[in-house]
This record gives sequence, structure tokens and C-alpha cells, in this order.
Amino acid sequence: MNYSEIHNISVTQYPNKCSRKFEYGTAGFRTRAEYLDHLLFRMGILAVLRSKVKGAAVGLMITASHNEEPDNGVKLVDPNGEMLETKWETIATSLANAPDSEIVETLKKIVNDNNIDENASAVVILGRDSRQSGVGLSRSAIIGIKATNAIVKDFGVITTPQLHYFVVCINTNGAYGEATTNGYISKLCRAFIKAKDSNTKNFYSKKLFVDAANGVGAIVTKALQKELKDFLEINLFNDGTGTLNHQCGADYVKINQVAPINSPTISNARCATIDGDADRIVYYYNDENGKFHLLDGDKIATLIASYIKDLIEISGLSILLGLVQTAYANGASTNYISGLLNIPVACTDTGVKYLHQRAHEFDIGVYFEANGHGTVIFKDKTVELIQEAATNNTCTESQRKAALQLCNLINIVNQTVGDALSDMLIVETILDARDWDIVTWNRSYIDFPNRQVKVHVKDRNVIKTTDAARRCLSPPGLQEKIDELVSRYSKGRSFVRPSGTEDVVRVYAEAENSADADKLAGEVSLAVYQLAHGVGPMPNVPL
Ligand code: G16
Repeated sequence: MNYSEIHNISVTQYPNKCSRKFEYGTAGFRTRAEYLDHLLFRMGILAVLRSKVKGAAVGLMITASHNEEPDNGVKLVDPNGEMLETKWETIATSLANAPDSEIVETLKKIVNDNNIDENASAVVILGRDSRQSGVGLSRSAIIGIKATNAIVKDFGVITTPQLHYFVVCINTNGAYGEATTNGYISKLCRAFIKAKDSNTKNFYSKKLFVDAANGVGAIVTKALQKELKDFLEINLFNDGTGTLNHQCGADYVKINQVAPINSPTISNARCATIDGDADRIVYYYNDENGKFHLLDGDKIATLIASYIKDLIEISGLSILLGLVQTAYANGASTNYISGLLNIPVACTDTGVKYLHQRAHEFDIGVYFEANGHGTVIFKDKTVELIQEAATNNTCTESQRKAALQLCNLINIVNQTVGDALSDMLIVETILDARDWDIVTWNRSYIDFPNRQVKVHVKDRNVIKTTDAARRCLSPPGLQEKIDELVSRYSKGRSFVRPSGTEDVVRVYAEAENSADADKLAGEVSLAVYQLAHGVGPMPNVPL
């Protein structure tokens, strides 16, 4: 570690220009790009230290995912492809906020506290989404990494899930896959083609429309479009020529419950929408009356879990399947999973890092946030069991076929993290196998009407929650007020939590009908505004 060079660069080239405190939030640091140069320099160094501790490559992704520009952000990816360990989030926060002149002192403390061998080798895998600001921020990270004499492998513009995937490929010496864009695309495509059902279809159509949010996901979607043209007809829109995440993308569609800009006008056409860095996906369609229907992360999770459950049953294998959601999961989906599908369901805090961890407790864990962020993870011993059954001559043919289809599915899944495009291929595989159109899929259960609202407050951190964000501990009186408001509505449910990616408090409300959901969301938003020092215009409460 060249401490004097680090000190000089920190003080002269990368001083902290922001007076606000940086917090490692739901998915790393996120704020306006102009405040991020010093942070990228520091996170480059931190990634090197993390790599030294783990003796393996660490990922650094520059993205603000669903946020519009001029935001950008950064998050670190641990060697197993998972989000950074919580203890290191705290370390990252302390380094991010250290005064410019105390960087060396702070780094030395991190080295000491964590018994880091400064002479150990280190590798950082770098990637960025399509934001213009990513070019300069990437340079800042590289300067940090180089100041520590570590190796950087810069993959340039890639999706967040590709970065996670490359980290695992590199750390498994290629056992998980080839760490190249072509390797990633061809693994997905090969598995998808293998899993495809060859029976004639009455309802499933090859035609799919994809909104790529004008983000980096458009690049991968175009590659899939080309490779899969005989199997899936991908019609891409918001392909990167328009403004990133503006009136398009998974977050916009989920929150506003409307189709994105440039959406096709064909009724009942199956449409998918991904977010700015392609780690989330939701589906939607407009029916013959022009009514919009959303098939969100809950619908995707239940589709996948019910299909896997059927395959497990047919194969006769003893496998514990479970599903993990957050408080945002629609109540109707939770009822459907536990009541009808009879699959164990768990609820965690928001943030895929929590869901991923909880999903490890099952042999096969399906986890999805309602916003479309999720994947499936399989225990190694479960994969072995399935592979063995697929070739076991003592099993019946239907048992072997079901096990083989589970093997195919495992290969389509990006187990490292939620991956919009891998998820899309899983959904397409299942709809094809079931011979379902999007309307039939949507009928599996009917969502309770729900709303999500953002409330601006002076300091969103005054909101403290517990019980997977379903109860609010502070400010005083807010939970009692929410309880009182909820009690006025049939099937009412509402909770509030500070966002970890935007400077807002999020309000969720669910009720028996749309008008009530609107009213409850408005009333709870007003309570937040009044009790948590709201700023700007007062939330609107419909009459
Ligand atoms: C990130 C996280 C998700 C989380 C979302 C919203 O998604 O990876 O797990 O649900 O932020 O978080 P919050 O409600 O705290 O703002 P993305 O796609 O923006 O990276």
C-alpha cells in the first residue's frame, strides 16, 4: 500500500465535495454523480482490502440501477457473488465519511482491526452501467485500486448481474461458467434451448415485447434476441436510444402501475420490463379494454415456485422448497403460496441481501421482492441429488424427465443474484411448458389493490422499523396512527420505511378496493409528513 500516494491523491485530486453523510444503503452508496469521485477512489481501495482478506476476487459495480440520472452509485460484491457482508458495509461507511486528510489513518485502522496482510495479492472486478458519469467514476476507482498495486479486471459496460456472475466464474476458476460476455450469453441460451418444451402450443406464443429502460440491459437483450431468434421472438423497445429509466423500466411500471413509454398497443401482448442495470423484471399487459395488468415479482415467484414444486413431486425427490418475500409482497400472493401451493414462506427486510441469506435455509430457495428483484438458489447437495436422479435407471421415465427439467432450470438461473434476463428466460420456459398465455398466468391469483407513495422528509432516518419493516418504532405515535388508519379499511394493510436508495420515505398500502388503497396510502403519507417533519408539498389524500 503506497500510503503517501493515497494521502496525496485524496487531498489534492479527490477531496470529498459533499457535506452530507454517506450511508451504505440497500444496495451500496447512491447519490448525484458529481459527489461520487472521492467515494469511488476510496471504494476501489476498500475492494482491494476486502479481496486481501478473502484471498479472492471482489466485484465493484458502478450503478444507480432504477434511479434516474444524474444519480449514480457504487456497490461491492463479495467473492461468492453475494452482496458485501454487513460488517463491511459499516467499514465502507466509515471510510466514505473519513475526512480527506485522515484517509491513511482510517485505512490503517481497517487493516489492523481486520488483521489484513498488506502484502497479500488482490483482484478487483470492475463494471459499470450505461450512465455517462460511469466513465469518470470508473477511472477514479481504478486510480484507487492502482494506488494499492492490486490487479483490476475492467469489464466496462455490463449489467449488475453480469458483474456478480463474473466474480463467481473467476473465483471458481471457470467452474460456474466462463467470465466473458459471450460465455454468459451462451450459458443462458444453451440452457434455455435445452429446457424448451417441444409440444405444439395452443396458447403460449413466442412473441415477447421487452422494455430495456434505455439501459445496459438492452445490450444483453439484443444478444439474446439474436441467439434465440428461432425459439423466442424478442421485440425490444426503450433500447438505449432514449433517456435512462425515464417513464420506463421495471421500477416505473411497478410503482405507477402503467405501461412504459413506447409500449406496444396490441391487446394481451406479453410484455416484460427490466430496470436500468437489468437486475429486476416485471411483466405486464393491456387487455382488450385497455386495462393495465401487472405481473410483478410476486407473480414471477409464485410461477417459478409452483413449477419447481410440481417437478419435485413428479421426480419423487425429498427436497425442501421455500419462498422468501418482503413486506411489499401482495397479501394475495402470500395467501396463495401458503394456502394453495402449500409452500413455506418467509418474510425479510427489503434488500436482496436479506432475502438471499434467508433463501439459503431451504434446499431450493425462491426469493423475490415484489419489485421484480429475485432468483432461485439451490444447495450443492440438492443439485447433486437432482443430477443423480436425472440419470438413474431405477427411476421411472417421468421421474427422470422431471429431474432433467430441474437440471435444465438450474442452468438458466443466475444463482449469484437477481438477474432480469435470466429470470425472463425462466418465466418463458415455464409459460411454454405450461402452455399459458399471460392472461392465464395472471389469473393464478388476483392481487389486492395496492399503492406505493414516496414522502419527502427532512431526515428519512428518523423512521426506524422492526419486524421486517412491518412495524414502525419511531417517530413516536406513527405506528399507532397507522394502526388506527388501517383499522378503517376492509383488508387494509400499510407500513412505512426509509428508502435505502433514494432520499424518501416509502409508504405501502393495500386494501380491498382501489379507491380504499389510494385513500389509505394518502392518509398514511400525511401521517408520515406530519410526524416525521415532511418537506415540500403536503401529500394528497383523495376524498
Ligand atoms: C435495490 C435493491 C433492492 C431494493 C431496491 C429498493 O434495487 O437491490 O433489493 O428492493 O433497491 O430499495 P429501497 O426501497 O431501500 O430504496 P435496485 O434495483 O435499485 O438496485
